[in-house]
Amino acid sequence: MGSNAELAEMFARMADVMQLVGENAFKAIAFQRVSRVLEETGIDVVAASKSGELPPIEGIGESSRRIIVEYAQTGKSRDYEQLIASVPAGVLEMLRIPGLGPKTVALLWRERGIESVDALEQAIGQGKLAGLKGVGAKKIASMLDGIRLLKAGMQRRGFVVVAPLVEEMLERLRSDARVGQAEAAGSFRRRRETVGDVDLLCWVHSSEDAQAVIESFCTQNGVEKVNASGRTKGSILVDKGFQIDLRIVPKENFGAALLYFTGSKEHNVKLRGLAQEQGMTLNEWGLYRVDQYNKAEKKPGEPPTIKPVAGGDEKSVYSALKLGYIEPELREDRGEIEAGIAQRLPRLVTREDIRGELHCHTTASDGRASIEQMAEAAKAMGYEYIAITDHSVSSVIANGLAPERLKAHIAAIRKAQDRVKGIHILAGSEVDILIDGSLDYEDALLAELDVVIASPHVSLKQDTAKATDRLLRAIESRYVHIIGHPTGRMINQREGLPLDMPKVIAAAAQAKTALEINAGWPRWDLNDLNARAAANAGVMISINTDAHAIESLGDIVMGLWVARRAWLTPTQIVNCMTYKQLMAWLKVKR
Ligand code: DGT
Ligand code: CA
Ligand code: CA
Ligand code: ZN
Repeated sequence: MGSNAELAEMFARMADVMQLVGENAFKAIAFQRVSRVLEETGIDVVAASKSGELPPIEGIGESSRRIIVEYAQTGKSRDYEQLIASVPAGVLEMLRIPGLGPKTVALLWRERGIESVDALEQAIGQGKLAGLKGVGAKKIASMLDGIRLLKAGMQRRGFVVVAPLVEEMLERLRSDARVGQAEAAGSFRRRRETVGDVDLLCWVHSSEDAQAVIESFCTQNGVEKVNASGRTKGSILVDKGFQIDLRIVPKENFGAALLYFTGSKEHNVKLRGLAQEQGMTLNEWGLYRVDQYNKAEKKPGEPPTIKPVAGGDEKSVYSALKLGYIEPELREDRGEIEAGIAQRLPRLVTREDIRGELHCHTTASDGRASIEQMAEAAKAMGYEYIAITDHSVSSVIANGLAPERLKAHIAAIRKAQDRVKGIHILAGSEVDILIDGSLDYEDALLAELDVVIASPHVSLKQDTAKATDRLLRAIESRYVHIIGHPTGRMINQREGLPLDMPKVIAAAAQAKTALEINAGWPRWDLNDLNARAAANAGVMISINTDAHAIESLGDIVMGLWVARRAWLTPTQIVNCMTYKQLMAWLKVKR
C-alpha cells in the first residue's frame, strides 16, 4: 500500500493544512521537512515499515514515524484524516492553485469567506478582494493565472504525472498469460507533454478471454468508476477522475488498430486521404483495397471478412502506402506525411546518439552528488564528457557559488579529472540571467570556464518586450554557449517568460548560441515546436537533464522525446558531437 511519493504528498498536505488553520508552526515545518526527506531517501519506507524494519531516518521524528508506519500497514492515517476534515474540501482545493500558498488561502477563507476555487474566481471577477491586506492587483492577476493552470491541469495531466500509472497497468496486462501484447497508444505514445486520457490496446491469445481481461482491467485496484465494460472495450476512471480506456483487437489487426488509436486524429485523416488516392481504404482494422472492401461483409465491432493489404503491424501499413515508418512522436500532421511521400523523413535522434551531458549540479550548489560521482555515473552511461554546471551567486536558495567559490570549484573539477579516467569533465556554470539580461559573473571569470549556460530563474513575469530583451542580451554575450530552459515555464504550473520566440531564435542563430531542451520534468523547455523552429533556423540545440542527482541523468530520455517531436537529427544537437567536435564548437564564439 502506498509509496514514498504518496507519503511525501500526504505530509506536504498536512503541513499546508496546519499553516492554513494557523496551528503549530513548528510542526508544519517539521512535516514539510519529512515530505522532502521522503521524496529524496533511497529507502522504500513503506516496504520497510511493513516488515517492521524501518531504520531511523534523519529528519523524520517519532510522531512522523508513527504516521508512516500506520499508513504503510493500513493504507490510512488517522492524523491525516482528522486534519483534512477540519477544513472544507473546497478550501483544500484552493491550495492546489499554483503559486497560491496556505497563508493567502487562509486570508481569503477567513476574511472573505471564500471556500472554493470557483468562489475565488467569482470573487475576483466581482472585485471582492479589494482592500485585502497583501493582495494587490499583481497578486490577483497571478491568482487568475494559477486558477487557469489548475483548471487546464485537471483536464489534461502532465505526461510524467500519469506515466507511472500507465506503466503499472501495462505491466499488469503484460503479466496476464491471456494477453499476447499490450501497448499504450494515443497522445501518451506520441509523448505529448500533457495527455487528455490514456488509450491502451492489446490482443489476447484466445478471443474467449477478451471479456475476462476487460473485467479484470475494470476491477483492478484504484478504479473509481467504470464508464464502460464490454466484450472488447473497458473504460475506467482512476486517480481522481482520470480516464483510461482499454481496447482488445484481434492479433491480425493489431498494427492497424495501434496506428489508428495512436493518432493524432489529424495524422489519421491525412493518411486515410492518401490511402484513398491509392485506391485503398484505411481504418482501425487494416488497409484494404477499396473494391474488395466495398463488397466485404462488415459487422460493427468486428473486422471485415476480407484479407487486408496490411494491418498486422504498423510498418507494413506505412510501407504499403509507400511511406517510410513514421515515428509516433512525428504523428501530428506537421508535415510528416509529406516528408514520408518525398522520402525525406528525418533521421530522428536516439539515445545512442547522445555522447555527453552538459548541464548538471553537484553538492557545491544544490545537487546531491559529488563531481566524481556525477562523472562516474555519466561514464557508466557510455558518455564521453560531462560538464559540471553549478548555480551562480544570485541563486541564493540553490546555494549559488560566489566568484571565489567558483574558482575553487573549477580547481576541484580539474582535480576530479585527475582521479576519474575515461570521461572528460568540463568546468562550467549555470549563470543566472538577471532581470535586465546581465550575467551573474564578470566576463573575466566566465572566460575561465569551458562551458557557460545562462538561464533565467526568477522574475519570470516580465512583459514580452522586457523578457525578450533580457534573453537577447545573454544570447549576445560571447561567453554564453547555451541558454538554459529559455522560458522558465513549468508544465501545468507556470507559464514562464512570454518571449518573442522568432526574435530569440534569430538572435541565437546570429550569435551562434545554442538553446537548451531542458529534459527535467516539468520543464521540457524549449518545447517541441520552439525547438523545431530554432533548429530549422540553424540554432544548435543542447538536450540537458539539469540533473541534481545521479539518477536524474537518466532524464535524458524525456529530452529525447521532446527533441524527436521537434524532428531533431543528431547533427542539430550539441551533445551528439564527439568530444573533439564539442571543444571546437565551444571555441567558436570566443
Ligand atoms: P488526448 O487524449 O486528448 O491527449 O489526445 P489523443 O490523441 O490521445 O486523442 P483521443 O484519446 O481522443 O483518441 C486517441 C486516438 O484515436 C486519436 O489520436 C486518433 C484516434 N481517434 C479518435 N477519434 C477519432 C476520430 O474521430 N477520427 C479519427 N480519424 N481518429 C480518431
Ligand atoms: Ca488519449
Ligand atoms: Ca481516448
Ligand atoms: Zn540547472
